[in-house]
Amino acid sequence: MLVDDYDPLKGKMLQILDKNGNVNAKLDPNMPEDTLLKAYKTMLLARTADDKAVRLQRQGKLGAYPPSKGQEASQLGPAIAMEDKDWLVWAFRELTALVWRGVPLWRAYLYWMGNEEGSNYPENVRVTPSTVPVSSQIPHAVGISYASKLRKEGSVTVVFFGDGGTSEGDFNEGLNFAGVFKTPTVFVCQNNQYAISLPRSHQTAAGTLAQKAFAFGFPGIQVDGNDLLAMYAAAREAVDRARRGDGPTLIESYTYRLGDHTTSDDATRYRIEKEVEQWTDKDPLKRLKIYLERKGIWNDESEKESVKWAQDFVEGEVRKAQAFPPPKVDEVFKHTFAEMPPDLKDQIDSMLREQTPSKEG
Ligand SMILES: Cc1ncc(C[n+]2csc(CCOP(=O)(O)OP(=O)(O)O)c2C)c(N)n1
Repeated sequence: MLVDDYDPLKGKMLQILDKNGNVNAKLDPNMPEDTLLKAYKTMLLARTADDKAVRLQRQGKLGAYPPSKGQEASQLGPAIAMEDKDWLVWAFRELTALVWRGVPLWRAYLYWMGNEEGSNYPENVRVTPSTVPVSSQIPHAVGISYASKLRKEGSVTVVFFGDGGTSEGDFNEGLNFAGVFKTPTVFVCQNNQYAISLPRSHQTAAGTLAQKAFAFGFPGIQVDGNDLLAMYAAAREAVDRARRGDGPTLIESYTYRLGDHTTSDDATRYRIEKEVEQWTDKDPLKRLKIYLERKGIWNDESEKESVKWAQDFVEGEVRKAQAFPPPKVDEVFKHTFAEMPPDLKDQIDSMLREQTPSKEG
């Protein structure tokens, strides 16, 4: 078991593919070639889509956007380890996982363009809407997985949050409940080293975020988040454990946000260039590409073709999002709840009343 061999308290972090593309053959999860190829193309697509989102925001064509550049493997490994019936509960920086799970890219753009239709995912896509209030998605995820356990559905819930998210009450409440009730939940903490400008060292005095799991009575593992193979292997083990009924796992993905926190942020005010350079060298795409090349299933030609495919695809999705009709007031909260709570309904009714010109007017 990886969680037994990689004890965060002993300073051990799981890595299978190093930054130069060298693989630890003993731990290689030997993913099928078609999955590996689809994974690399998905990461390439997400990187292209992410860059485009930032440019659209700079042109005033998209609202605030949280870039995920550098965190592609961190998100994709767990997504690949999931089955269709499993639930993905995300925060706001998980574009790669969304794309893999079947959320149409144009809907993701639409959401960041301020249209709630962007959260209206296809019926068979088990992904919850984005959750900006930090860690508030964690109790939801635990609730979803507890319901699945009670109903004996056999589905697992994978929930993403950041290093900053571990300081929230919702993190502690959610993980405590999950431990007590042995819910089928996989907690993925994307430790991208910063919560806006706050560095990880100021977030908590704990040596690792993974070890926080031990206080709740379940396993925790720290994983190189820029290594797709390691993220997949750790998540696979955790998903299997959850599905068997053996309860939750906390995975700390040790990664880095190469871009700004959001398009409203300027990371150069709190990070030094050298640090960004060091992490650029650990780029998750670069190392997976070398791994595929050494396997003989990727070359310069496939790279060129895929870059062009990703660019064309992204442009097409942007056009679809831009062609979508603007949102109507009564649709603002439509895709958040199956049944709208009365307080939101009151708010919508009052907004609609304000929009209707009064007769005396
Ligand atoms: C409850 C709450 N407090 C504050 C904020 C403002 N805020 C948005 S993102 C963020 C930092 C989150 O950091 P982290 O959890 O590490 O995730 P990351 O943004 O790095 O992916 C903060 C403080 C918020 N959205 N919700």
